[in-house]
Amino acid sequence: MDRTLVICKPDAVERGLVGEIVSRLERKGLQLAAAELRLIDPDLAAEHYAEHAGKPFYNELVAFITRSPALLMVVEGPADTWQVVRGLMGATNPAEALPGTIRGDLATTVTENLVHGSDSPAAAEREIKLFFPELAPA
Ligand code: 3AN
Repeated sequence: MDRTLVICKPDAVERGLVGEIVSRLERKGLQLAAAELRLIDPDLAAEHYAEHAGKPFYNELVAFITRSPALLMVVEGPADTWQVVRGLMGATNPAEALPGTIRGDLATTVTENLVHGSDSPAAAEREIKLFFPELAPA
């Protein structure tokens, strides 16, 4: 099985949309391999978003992702799971995300855009290690 990391961000938990999001992943045919509701601390957020350090939206992004608990998940499917999840999520900017996608249907702002999904096989491996260091490689 092929695995990726998915986060239901604090806005998803606060708005009560975790069930909706997990349901969409499951209806597609993906399965949960691990899940934990956890407050992401600033150090972990900084590691996760290292590629965005120094960008104008960076401080807002870290403040947002650390403000209340997020649902961290390892999601698995037969192949290209990161890509399947990204398709379900829709574009980063909810204004561009197509109807039928999670962001297209449920989000309006680029910071509070409900979900994160790894954006490559290498990112999936790195992020699963970062958030679930206890999991052996799939
Ligand atoms: P995605 O979440 O679709 O993988 P990334 O990795 O490019 O998108 O960005 C990570 C997060 O950073 C986004 N989910 C969004 O919350 C925030 N972000 C990205 N670009 C911008 C931007 N131009 N303005 C504000 N926030 C942004």
